[in-house]
Amino acid sequence: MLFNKIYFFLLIITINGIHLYKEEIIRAHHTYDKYQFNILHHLSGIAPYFESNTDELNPDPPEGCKVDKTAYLIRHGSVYVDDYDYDYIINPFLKRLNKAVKYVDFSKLPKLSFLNKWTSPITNPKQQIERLTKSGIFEALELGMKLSYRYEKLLPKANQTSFNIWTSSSKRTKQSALAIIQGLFSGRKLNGKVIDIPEDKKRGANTLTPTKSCQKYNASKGSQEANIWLQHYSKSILKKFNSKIFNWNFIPNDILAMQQLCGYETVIRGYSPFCSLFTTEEWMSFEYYFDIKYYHEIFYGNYLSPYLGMPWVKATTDLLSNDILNNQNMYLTVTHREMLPVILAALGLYNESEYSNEKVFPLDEINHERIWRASKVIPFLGRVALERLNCSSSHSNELFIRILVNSSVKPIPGCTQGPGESCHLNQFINYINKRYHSYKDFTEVCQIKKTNHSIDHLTFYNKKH
Ligand SMILES: *[C@@H]1O[C@H](CO)[C@@H](O)[C@H](O)[C@H]1NC(C)=O
Ligand SMILES: *[C@@H]1O[C@H](CO)[C@@H](O)[C@H](O)[C@H]1NC(C)=O
Ligand SMILES: *[C@@H]1O[C@H](CO)[C@@H](O)[C@H](O)[C@H]1NC(C)=O
Ligand SMILES: *[C@@H]1O[C@H](CO)[C@@H](O)[C@H](O)[C@H]1NC(C)=O
Ligand SMILES: *[C@@H]1O[C@H](CO)[C@@H](O)[C@H](O)[C@H]1NC(C)=O
Ligand SMILES: CC(=O)N[C@H]1CO[C@H](CO)[C@@H](O)[C@@H]1O
Repeated sequence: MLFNKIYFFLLIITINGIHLYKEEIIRAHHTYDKYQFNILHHLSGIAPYFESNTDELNPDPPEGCKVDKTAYLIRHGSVYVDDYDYDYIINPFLKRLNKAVKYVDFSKLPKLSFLNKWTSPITNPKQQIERLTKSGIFEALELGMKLSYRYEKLLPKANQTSFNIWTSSSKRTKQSALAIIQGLFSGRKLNGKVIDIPEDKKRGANTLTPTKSCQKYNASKGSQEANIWLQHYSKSILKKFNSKIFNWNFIPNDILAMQQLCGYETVIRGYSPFCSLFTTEEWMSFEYYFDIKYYHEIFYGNYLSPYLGMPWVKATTDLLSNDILNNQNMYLTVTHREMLPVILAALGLYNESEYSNEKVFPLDEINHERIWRASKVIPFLGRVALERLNCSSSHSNELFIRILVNSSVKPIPGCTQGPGESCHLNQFINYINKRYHSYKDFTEVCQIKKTNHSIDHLTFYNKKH
């Protein structure tokens, strides 16, 4: 009997003993429950649109303020694949892979085993390269719908017929513009018009594709630096992969191709086995690759950038400060990724040199402190918006400007005295005029022969259509 009691007692101790420690304490490897890494937030220009809860300034209009005018510059929605990425990185990998699957056993490294059965999501390159995917159209529709809620008061009145939305003239930007306008007027009569701005080499500054009309712009800029980084970060991955797989040799560009395919396959099929192939630091290295590339090509690393963005910034500032120029209160404009960084440079945002003299993009390690992360600015449907706020205080109504980078407030350096860190309209105009003074010579730095005055400025918003 006594023996039984002791036994019972011991049993209870044993069972309770498990609860003496909280689970988290025992399992030290799992101490930080909240850590989450979303690969899709680090895919640079191949990221589907996302909005992170940034815990920062509130994007809603500040108390007592109403948005009474707004101008958006929007990148087109998700495409199947970019032509350069396909021709130079992905397709060479696919071609070799197609041959190799007959004699290479990728299951020697279990996480690569899917390669033996995997087929490309790009099934018809001729029809798909540079075209919107289903999710690209859906997201653009959704954006239009969201804008119609946010700016209900700025939509045209039922009897107003001339509501325009502007787009550069390629298929994917036009398709996006059409989908946005459908979302904007969902359920109502479609009374908007899509205005095509030709992606013409001869338009000078009067364009949505200044990288095409500026003869000094060189799309290869930054490739050399980015490639040095690729050679560096892919080394350890190649070692890991190549030591297990025989009759096949992964090269640095294969790593780039597979990481890009994670993005493209996701926007086409909704998922991709490539996304689980790499570690967090390998994804951050991939993200860094494009940050290097774009920094040197279309951001502060290129002296041309603020010149390329200035015509849009100037024209938009005029629209927001002068009510007579156009009878719209909402200006939506759709174009390509390059336009977003160049207008940020023209606006003077994200300029790391203002804060540090350090080299911003070392090529032998990731600069985790950097401000510029392309993933945050140029995902598909990424956008920059200027909002004009009419704020009433007890004795006056005043106008302010606020900038949103996709859905987050981006204060203007040195001009944050207004509500919600906004900038007084007059101060904003002064700020832009100063920058305009420094970066207005588009035709000169681009070495374009001036045929007439109309190629010096962006004027298409003011035209009657
Ligand atoms: C258009 O409709 C608004 C009310 O929705 C009205 O105030 C305005 O006078 C109308 N304009 C014309 C030209 O009919
Ligand atoms: C473009 O830039 C690349 C890389 O910096 C350079 O090799 C090439 O010569 C440049 N092309 C032109 C036309 O300047
Ligand atoms: C970026 O900041 C540096 C340092 O303040 C400045 O010299 C440079 O002109 C700025 N670049 C642009 C495009 O505003
Ligand atoms: C701001 O809006 C009020 C009405 O809501 C209007 O009376 C006022 O003129 C506007 N202020 C400016 C500066 O446009
Ligand atoms: C100005 O030059 C552009 C581009 O060459 C041309 O399309 C346009 O017709 C010219 N305008 C005038 C008024 O000559
Ligand atoms: C989808 C997207 O790009 N979201 C980003 C918008 O911009 C803010 C600020 O730059 C980022 O924090 C978001 O991740």
